[in-house]
Amino acid sequence: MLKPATTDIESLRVIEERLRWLSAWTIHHANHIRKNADGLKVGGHQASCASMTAIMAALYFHALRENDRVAVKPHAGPVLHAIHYLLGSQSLEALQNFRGLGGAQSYPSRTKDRIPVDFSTGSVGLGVAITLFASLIQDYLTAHGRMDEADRGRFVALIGDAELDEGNIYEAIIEGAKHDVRNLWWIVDYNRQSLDATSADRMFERFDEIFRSCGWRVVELRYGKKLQRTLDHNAALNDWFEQLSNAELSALHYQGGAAWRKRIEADLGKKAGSFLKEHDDAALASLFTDLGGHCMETLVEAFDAAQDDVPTLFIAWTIKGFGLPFAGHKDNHAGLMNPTQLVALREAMGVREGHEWEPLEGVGDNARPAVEALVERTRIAREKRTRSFGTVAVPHLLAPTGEEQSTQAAFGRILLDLSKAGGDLADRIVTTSPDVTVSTNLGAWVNQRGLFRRSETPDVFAQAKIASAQKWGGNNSGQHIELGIAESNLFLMLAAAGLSGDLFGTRLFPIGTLYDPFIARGLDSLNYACYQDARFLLVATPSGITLGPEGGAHQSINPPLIALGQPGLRHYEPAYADELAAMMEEAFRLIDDPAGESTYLRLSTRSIVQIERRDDSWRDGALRGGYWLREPGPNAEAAIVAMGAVMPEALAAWEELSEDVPGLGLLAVTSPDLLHRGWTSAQAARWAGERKPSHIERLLSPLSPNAGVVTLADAAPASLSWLGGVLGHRVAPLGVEKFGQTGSLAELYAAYRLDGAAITEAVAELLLPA
Ligand SMILES: Cc1ncc(C[n+]2csc(CCOP(=O)(O)OP(=O)(O)O)c2C)c(N)n1
Ligand SMILES: [Mg+2]
Repeated sequence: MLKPATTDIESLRVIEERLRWLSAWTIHHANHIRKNADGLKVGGHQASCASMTAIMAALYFHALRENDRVAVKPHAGPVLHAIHYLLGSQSLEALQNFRGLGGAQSYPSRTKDRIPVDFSTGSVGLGVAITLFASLIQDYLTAHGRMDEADRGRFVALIGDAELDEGNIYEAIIEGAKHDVRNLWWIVDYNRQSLDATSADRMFERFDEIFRSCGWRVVELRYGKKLQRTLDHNAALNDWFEQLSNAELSALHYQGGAAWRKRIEADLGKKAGSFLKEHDDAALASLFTDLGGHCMETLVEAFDAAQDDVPTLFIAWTIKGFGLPFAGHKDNHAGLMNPTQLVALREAMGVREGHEWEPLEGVGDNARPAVEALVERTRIAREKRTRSFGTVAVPHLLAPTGEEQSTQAAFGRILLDLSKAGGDLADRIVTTSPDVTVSTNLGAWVNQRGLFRRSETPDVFAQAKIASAQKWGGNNSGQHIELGIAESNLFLMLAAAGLSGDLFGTRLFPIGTLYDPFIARGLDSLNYACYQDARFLLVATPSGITLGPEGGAHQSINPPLIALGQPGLRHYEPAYADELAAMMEEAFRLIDDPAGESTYLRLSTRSIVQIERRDDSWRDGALRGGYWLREPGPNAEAAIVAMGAVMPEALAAWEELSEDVPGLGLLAVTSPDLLHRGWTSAQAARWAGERKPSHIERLLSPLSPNAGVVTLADAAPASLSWLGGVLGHRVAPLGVEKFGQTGSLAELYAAYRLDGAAITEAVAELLLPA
């Protein structure tokens, strides 16, 4: 363990003040000084920033080491920008353009900010939990010999106290306990205020218990040195102070010294006589604001004392809006200082008018050399790390043979074949699943590659010679990370593993599996993973009402629509095993491509007769979103458009109708998502002078302008109905619009109108003269 550097506390205090000023000023400038053309609120959180400036000064300028990574609570983004401004890695222009186009982002963003942001934050709770999964990935990489022990870092989350209400945090620490997670510091800015109000009293005791029971060390930083000394010597005052509720404390902090005096006189009377005599109002206010999270000595001491790898929760007591005129006010969350208040703060901080942006403005000549030296030796990366891409060769993946196959079974088979063939890609794949490893067909892969465990865990059933298809021993070379049933954790794990190239310089190929309907359970975490440009393959199976007797509450209806609106995630829905093999190959390639993205495969347990191919001409179309399974005749009057597991119904209907409907085509859609994107981007390109039809425009162009199109999907019909808008064709959309139920496929397809009869009726109606 590295010894913590000795740091001049006085210089840290100076830096804290600089951060408090610069963050407040950046927000003020954006709201009150920069031209606001549309009159919209710009916003920013001066109080949430001031609450954390001491913690962040102590962390960034004292405690952090080179390999440490930090998730900063979203509303303290301006403090992070101020830190990098002091370090020279943030520009004046970006600060002046805070919350403007191309300027410093409202909330720290890995992909959009120019400063190094280790983890984006914004949706509270997620930035906290991802640090835990990143730490697990670090353990995975070191166990696999892909990272030197010496390069290990600590993962730090700076957390708002109300953020601790997010359930995903507890799902994460439960999972972390199972995996013996290490090297975490979670630092709570315990200002006892949320957005709407002051928070529930004494919650830190509850948090304390919950975290301890998950194996964490909890360190409470309640009082600063000065306040602690005073309370230690004055039992009556101590008891009185400890009894104050969160709301009372906040109100007193807001009201200031005279209010403290009045309240103490009322509550303690003579017992506090000499204490009150020794302290004027200003001294009272300053004394009671000396909480742990604002006391530099306390913070430095606490960080220095936590140098082992035990996961540690610091609960640092703070005041929201510390040092600002609305400190402690319950409505201060989005509060902004008015220009008069700002001038008062500027003057109090010794900042000259016109010199507001100078990094060390207001720092006296005596303090300056030490502060400059501290900034200079601060050991955090000043530059954005380059992303590592394009190092892994993706082999050609072959489809499993078999006349009848389901895409889910084929997925398991392709992975197994890849595992047996071995190679760099196979060795870099890490799979994970929230307790549905077997039922999503990852079992064979896990048999081959093993469970990841830092310490050897025997397969007790195998040792006892109890017959089982799953032989799952765990050791530190295993490649499957088991998760409990918490889908949010799955997506945060995929996010962390999918950022391994960025965080650790080593690319992994994460594959996560779950049932399609339960995507919704972790949706915000999935969105969060995509927002950070993490790269992974998500395999969702089974899906739709096609799971038949297993259906009911396990059916999925809207995930294709979710995918249609989700940036950074490509939806593929194959009907056949060879399409799936091509898609998996493409998904792996996209993981390691700077311009790539993540992929979502929607698979099915339905075994269907595979299609005979004459050549490979379908492949390119399938990867671009669709291809004609049965070519339409010139000026065809109708087409069937189908996706995924219901392809046999579409093919049968085509066989039945093609004699009566000359030129009838059958379009196999493999990705409504890609088709839609292609359509809109071709439109946008036309405005930039590039006239190139999109894939879907080209596909539909042989049809007569008056043709009717029947679309068919085991999903919300809106997944495909929009196709009519591309060239103006009439559409009859078939799909699932009501919650499904259990039943045989024939029963369900008839009940939900996904069968041949429904297709025939829809085609007939479209062809009837208007
Ligand atoms: C998931 C989510 N829900 C709601 C919000 C809106 N929101 C932003 S901050 C906040 C309160 C945060 O309070 P706390 O975590 O205590 O932070 P601080 O007091 O330090 O500002 C809320 C509700 C959000 N950003 N994310
Ligand atoms: Mg708070």
